Amino acid sequence: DPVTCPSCMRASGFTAAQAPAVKTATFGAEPPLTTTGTNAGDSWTDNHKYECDVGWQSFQAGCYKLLSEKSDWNVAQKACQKMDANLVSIHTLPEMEFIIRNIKKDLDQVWIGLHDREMQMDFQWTDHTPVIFTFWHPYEPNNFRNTQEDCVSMWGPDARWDDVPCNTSLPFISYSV
Ligand SMILES: [Ca+2]
Ligand SMILES: [Ca+2]
Repeated sequence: DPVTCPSCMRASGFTAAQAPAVKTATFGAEPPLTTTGTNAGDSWTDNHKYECDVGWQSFQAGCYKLLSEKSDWNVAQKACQKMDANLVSIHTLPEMEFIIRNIKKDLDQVWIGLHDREMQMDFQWTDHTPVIFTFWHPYEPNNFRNTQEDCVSMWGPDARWDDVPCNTSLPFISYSV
């Protein structure tokens, strides 16, 4: 700013006369514009301790990625594991809201990491975290018409959960901590 800078220089000069030498040197070494930029960079780094790889989005301590190539649930989980991740596990409503807004967006239906393949109606996350939160559609899970619905998707605008056959082809969300 051509107006501000000369006044800054005058302020600097005034400070030089009044303040200890060290403080004067620091102030004079950095033009106001550079100082602002450096500070912004530092605080950005401090606020983003959990950095995710390119193409992944961070929320709290995790990294999330939508894979839009439709796969059955097993292939989807294996694809996540190849990236040192799992199908997503979800533990809070804020996390659910983040996923709806930033990951699922307007997709109709996507896989998540919940399944009851080992014992019917005993749902587990692929990353072995405890199931402390669920977001089922009404009347789900239902093993619809006694078909083997052992893998969980989220669908519709509010992305509530539904058990569906594991060989369904869907996009999926990978998650790593
Ligand atoms: Ca089932
Ligand atoms: Ca179902």
